[in-house]
Amino acid sequence: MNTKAAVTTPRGLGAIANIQLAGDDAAKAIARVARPTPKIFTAGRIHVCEVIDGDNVIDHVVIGHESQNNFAISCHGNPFITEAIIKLLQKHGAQIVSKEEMLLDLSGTENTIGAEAKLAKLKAPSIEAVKLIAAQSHQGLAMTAAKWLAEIDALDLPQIKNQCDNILADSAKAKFLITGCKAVIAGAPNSGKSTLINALAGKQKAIVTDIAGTTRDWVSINCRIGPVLVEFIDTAGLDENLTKDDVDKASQQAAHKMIENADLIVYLNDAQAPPENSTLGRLADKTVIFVQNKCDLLSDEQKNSLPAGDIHLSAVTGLGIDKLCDAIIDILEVKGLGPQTPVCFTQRQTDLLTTISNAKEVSDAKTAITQLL
Ligand SMILES: Nc1nc2c(ncn2[C@@H]2O[C@H](COP(=O)(O)OP(=O)(O)OP(=O)(O)O)[C@@H](O)[C@H]2O)c(=O)[nH]1
Ligand SMILES: [Mg+2]
Repeated sequence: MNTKAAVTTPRGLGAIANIQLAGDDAAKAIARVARPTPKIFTAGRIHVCEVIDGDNVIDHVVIGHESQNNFAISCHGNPFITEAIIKLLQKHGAQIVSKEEMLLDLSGTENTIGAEAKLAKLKAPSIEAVKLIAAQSHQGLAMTAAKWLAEIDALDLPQIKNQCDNILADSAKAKFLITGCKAVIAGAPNSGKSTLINALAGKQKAIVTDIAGTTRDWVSINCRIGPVLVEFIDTAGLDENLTKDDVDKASQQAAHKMIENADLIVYLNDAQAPPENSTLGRLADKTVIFVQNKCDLLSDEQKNSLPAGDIHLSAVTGLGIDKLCDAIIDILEVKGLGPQTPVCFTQRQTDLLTTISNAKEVSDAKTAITQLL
């Protein structure tokens, strides 16, 4: 294998950073840059030394000899230091590669799903996502596909297709854990959308006034709700009559576009005002949580007459925000996904499962299953 080097920690200041060096000439490169030079290279040992470029000391480091021809250099966490070391390794024959390429190279003979899991885990936004992805390489998806392949001649195609469709349905839910969820806060002007986003953010992100039409451009924040990273987007209040000037028109169009592209709509109604029906038609094919806001202004009798299925909330006092969070987790249906659930977490896997699901012949399904592994 060509000798390659990659910085495997993120760029930025930190106590330490890590550089991975692997390949046929890795030990030779280490011998040229480490002072004192390790007398013998033994996998599993560490070597404390200086990294030198001629007479210049670049850093004091710890070099871990992880396996044959594979070294981890732990240096001090300053991007200028990592850059100097990586350039030095390049001068001594190493090819600089991304950490993703390095990880794939080091994953060796593992199955393709295992290699994909290694990369996906790097970006997973929660520990639940890490566990779900990690399990796919030896249980979940890999195990299911291996079982299909082993029994392919005995299985009938409709049975495999049916399982594929279930996995694709679970994968759509797993996507919320693995990449997060885009939730648009929509509703009529003055219903309290910006007040809600500020309450969720815990600070003022959007301007709040009692003038209808305050928000024109959109504001977004990221919140962790249970295991899901939710991007909440505050939009302009929906009003079919706001077509007077170009800015109003543009803000209405932007709000509708946001709604189209959202995974979830949190639809706010001012509980004191009559329900806003004019825009509801547009939400027909969307996942929507209906919220009655400003409940702090209602009497008990008025509260009792609100639609029972809606979330009763006060964005000003915070009352009901916990119920809204619970409703989000429930509606995304992520709770039932355990590490054993087979799911796709890359487009390649989704495409292959779709191919299997649409296969006309067992042989077509077999080819796609083999590629999956
Ligand atoms: N009492 C009470 N007032 C609220 C609540 N939520 C919002 N308000 C008030 O309602 C008014 C409008 O709030 P905003 O958050 O600006 O409403 P909006 O939906 O963002 O309005 P637009 O940006 O114009 O679409 C402000 O005066 C808020 O203080 C609530 O839960 N209770
Ligand atoms: Mg607003």
